Amino acid sequence: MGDGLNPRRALFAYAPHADTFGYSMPPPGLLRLGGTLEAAGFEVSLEDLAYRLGAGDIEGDERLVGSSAEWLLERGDHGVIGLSTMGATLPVSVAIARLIREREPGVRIVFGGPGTTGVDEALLERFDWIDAVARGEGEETVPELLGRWGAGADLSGVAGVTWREADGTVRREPDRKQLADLDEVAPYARHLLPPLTAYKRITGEADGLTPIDSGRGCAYDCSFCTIGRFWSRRSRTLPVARLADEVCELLDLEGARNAYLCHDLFGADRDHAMAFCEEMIRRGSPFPWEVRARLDHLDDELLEAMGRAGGYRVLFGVESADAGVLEACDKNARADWDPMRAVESCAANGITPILSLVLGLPGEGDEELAASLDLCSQAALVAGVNISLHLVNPQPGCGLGEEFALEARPLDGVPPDMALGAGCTRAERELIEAHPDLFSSFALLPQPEERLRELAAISHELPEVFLSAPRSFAYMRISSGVDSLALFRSWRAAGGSWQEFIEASGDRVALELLTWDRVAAEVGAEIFEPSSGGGLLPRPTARVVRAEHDLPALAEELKEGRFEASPETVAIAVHRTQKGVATTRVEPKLADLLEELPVEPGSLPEELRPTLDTLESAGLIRYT
Ligand code: B12
Ligand code: SF4
Repeated sequence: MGDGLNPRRALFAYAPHADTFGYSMPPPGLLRLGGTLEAAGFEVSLEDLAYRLGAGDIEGDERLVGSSAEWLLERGDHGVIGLSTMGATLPVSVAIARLIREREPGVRIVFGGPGTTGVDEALLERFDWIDAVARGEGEETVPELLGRWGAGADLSGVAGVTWREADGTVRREPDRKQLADLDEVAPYARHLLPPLTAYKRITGEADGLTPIDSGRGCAYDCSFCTIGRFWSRRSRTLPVARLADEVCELLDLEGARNAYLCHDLFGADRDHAMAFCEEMIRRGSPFPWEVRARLDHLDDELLEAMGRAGGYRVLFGVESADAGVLEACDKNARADWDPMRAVESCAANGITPILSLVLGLPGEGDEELAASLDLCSQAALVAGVNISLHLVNPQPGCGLGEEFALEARPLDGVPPDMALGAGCTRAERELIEAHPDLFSSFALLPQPEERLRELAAISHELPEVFLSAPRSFAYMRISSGVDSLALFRSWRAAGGSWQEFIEASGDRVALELLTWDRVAAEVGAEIFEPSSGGGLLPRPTARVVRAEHDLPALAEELKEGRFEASPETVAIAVHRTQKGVATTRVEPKLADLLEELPVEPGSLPEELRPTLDTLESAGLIRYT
């Protein structure tokens, strides 16, 4: 240990990454660790290099590694620097740690976080500037580790730690028993990181998403996912009252608008999930929250309670529509696994479902892929559904990583889903190339290049079409008797945008549906303003679409996989509600009126009043 470097003074830093799905949030794992270490009497500082990068405090180009290391060293004379990693940020963390060691040889360096899953020994064997890896939960391991270093002792026998002895031998101590009761975790040490408002300045006003460490781990072991193994195949939840308190505390946290419950398995403990909903309802459902879940864990009754309790969004890992592919990836889906049931139940309860599918899993050929895309297309017909498509990255620490890490390779022009916006500097690329097995989060499953490029194109282009043109897509598919994959291929072969494709090859019905899709997307992007009442001037809040076919009836038929498209002149009003976009069929005269508005108050015939009042109560106009 170098002069003056006190191992009881520790700095824990979240590694830098550029892509954050458009969010900027303080890392809850570090906030918990900070609280734990303070309570145990350590002098602890926290740093979030992802925040620093977003805020422009450190450089994002080739200087990323150097400026990150410098930033950490300038935070003071810390005896220990810990780096919190994901697979995506493992190379940059290794590179930063090397520079720290070069510039300040006395600093002890420890790694932790999900990025160390399955690679703890290899990290120590190959990079002698890393002193230890704390595996899994940090609350008990980290204070014990710092205590040992503080006392000048080694880490022999510290459960949960992999470390290097003085003679260079790497030792893997037994796993640490996890906290029996998650209520033991410390409150978030928010004072050790920038305020939430500073985070939100990076991504803008609308992003008020704030993470809550609501539960940890998963008992499953899906072949593409590291979560089960990182948390020792066990799922625990924060006790109901504590969880409700932590969500409700956000009411007083400036910048917080919605809570992001981090546990990947909301509903695995159904009684807990139901009791949490009941507790939030009892408190008046004061704060909106969202979760990640398996769709066989959320039944209709639970979804109904979630909707009433402030739950507004749920991410479902659907992975594939094909039972064989699901089985091959060890999803262990229950017999009642039914994505469309979950989607419809969410919609009925005002919850936005995000369906996440993994493309290119073992066992997926054209037929299975088409089935997945058809499922997405059907689901997208239900208002408000979001589709998220990913390519498999065989990360270390999961079944596919074990099987394919040595064969898998990055592919130019196909960014790895598990590591978007990372691995861009020369220092990282050199590490990734030299240690493909350690950094396989950047690689793709070994498959023909053409196939991988097509999957990448599907994952980038189709979610947007499902979101903004769900009806025209479904109509084109069903009316031409092809599946979604074949339709995608025809569109790609034709080139151009989806709109250009429909204009060139769609019939009259397809064009009308496209207009409806387009107007709905535009209305959806508008900010919802509830009628304030009281004003004099009636203004339309709805946009009118006129068609020669009964579009609402057709949309219902498409949901059932058929269409009749009976010719009939209809007018529909597309408008925004608190829960999303709604479409109302309107009489031609009312459509004319909506299109004529606003009229001056003086010129408003009195006999129109009742009609306008009806339109107002339907949410189609607003008095201002
Ligand atoms: C919140 C979250 C985010 C937030 C980040 C918010 C933030 N600032 O933390 C957002 C939405 C921005 C995000 C982004 C991404 N994420 Co994310 N995210 C999560 C999520 C849901 C929760 C993380 C969390 O806080 N957990 C709770 C805390 C308590 O656990 P923890 O962080 O692991 O911390 C504990 C221990 O790990 C340990 N510990 C943590 N750090 C350290 C450091 C040291 C030194 C030590 C000793 C110990 C230690 O102690 C803590 C307390 O016990 C996890 C899934 C999950 N449930 O964990 C995925 C997860 C971490 N994300 C993941 C991924 C892949 C990403 C992305 C790469 C996705 C992408 N396509 O871009 C991006 C990252 C961008 C990038 N380019 O790197 C993966 C990582 C997989 C892996 N093996 O690396 C996970 C596990 C989800 C998954 N699908 O498997 N993510
Ligand atoms: S994908 Fe979901 S269910 Fe499967 S191991 Fe990961 S967290 Fe668990």
